This record gives sequence, C-alpha cells and structure tokens, in this order.
Amino acid sequence: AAGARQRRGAFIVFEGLDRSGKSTQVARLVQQLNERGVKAVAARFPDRTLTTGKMIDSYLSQKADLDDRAIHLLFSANRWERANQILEDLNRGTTVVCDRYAFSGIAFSAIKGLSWSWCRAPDIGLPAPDLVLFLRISPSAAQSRGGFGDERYEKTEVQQRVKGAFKRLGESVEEGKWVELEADRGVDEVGQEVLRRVEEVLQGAGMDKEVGKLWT
Ligand code: FDM
Ligand code: MG
Repeated sequence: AAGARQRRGAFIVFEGLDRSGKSTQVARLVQQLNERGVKAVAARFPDRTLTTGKMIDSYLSQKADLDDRAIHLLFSANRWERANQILEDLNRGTTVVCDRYAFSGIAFSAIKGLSWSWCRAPDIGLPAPDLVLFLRISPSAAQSRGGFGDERYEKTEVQQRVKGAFKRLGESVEEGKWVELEADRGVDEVGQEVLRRVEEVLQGAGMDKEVGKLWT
C-alpha cells in the first residue's frame, strides 16, 4: 500500500548481574536469528572500543579513579556515541541485540547514593528497547559460575545491591517490556525462552512503529 514502510528491526536488551549469562545469550540469539533469515547484530555497553570506552575501561580495571558523577556521564556518553548507529540499523530492518544498556547505568550509579532522577536524566531520548530480558540469578549462584575477576563492582556485596536496584527499575518499565527469565538453568533452556519472547516482538505491531525514545 502507498506509504507502507518496511518493518524495522527490534531493539532487544539483556540486563542482569555479572555472570548471569548475558554475553552467551546475546551471541546465541544473534546466531539463531541469522539462521532463521532475520538480520541481527550484537552490541554491548560499555563499548570499550569507543573514545569514552577507553576511559571507562581504565576506571573499571581500577587504573583510574573518577568522581561518581563523571563516570556515570561517561557511561551515558558511551551510549550516545553509538545511538545513531543503533537507530540506523533498526530502521534498515536489522535487529540489534545489546548486552547491557541504560538500566545498568542507573543500577550501578544509584547504589552509590546518586539520586534516581539524576541518574536517569542523561539517557533521556536514547533509542528505547522493545524488550528488556532480565536474566535473574542469585549473586551466590553467579559467583559459583567461575568467580568474578578483578574489575570494580565484581564483588558479591555490590552485586547484591545492584540486584535490588534492578528490581526497582523493572517495576518502572512499561508493562510487558521488561521480562525476567530464570537464568540459573542450562544455556539452551534459557535460550529457547529468549527466542520465543523475541519472535513475539518481531511479529508484533511494534515493528511498524518508530523506535521509541527512552524515558519519554
Ligand atoms: N556498568 C555498565 C555501569 O556501571 N554503568 C553502565 O552504564 C554500564 C553499561 O560496567 F560492572 C558496569 C556494569 C559492569 C561493568 O560491564 C562492565 P561488562 O558487561 O562486565 O563489560
Ligand atoms: Mg563484567
């Protein structure tokens, strides 16, 4: 019909604690979609290859210290550096599967005592995910998966508090767009549920609409 536009790709975000299996599920989902003829690419935040990513990397690897607000804004700027690319991909019909996003941004900063609204502000207007898949795992189960490394935040106590912040975030996201999946299961079991949820989104009416803007 006149004016009909090509359906866009879906913006799928994985969130969860460290070691919850996000990276594994992102790679698996992209591969499965491609095998089914659905164009899909992976993304991740922080993207350590970008200009801001280098500074974030030295902060996380504890080579540099930064004020809590400065690092928060860098994480947000890191997303803004990629935002147009994500938008272009989606509008070309490519699905973008992302490992962490603004929800991690708020969760990890809010536990330091920065206010919720201050943490949200710099991410307002970023491309909004069509679906957030939260991989739920207890900090102790996550730790038993091979332990944490030496990066900042890779401590059970921090993960425990972040878990609480994520819970609050989930309650603030539009109905149906935040889905919690039990992650303390086999990769394939989790992956099957992931694929089912994503296919629902891809077949839904949302892909005929413009990409939303976060927190608006
Ligand atoms: N993290 C991640 C933040 O503190 N803010 C953010 O905006 C994002 C995207 O960075 F501990 C934290 C979460 C994690 C660390 O992430 C590095 P990866 O996924 O382990 O690389
Ligand atoms: Mg990590």
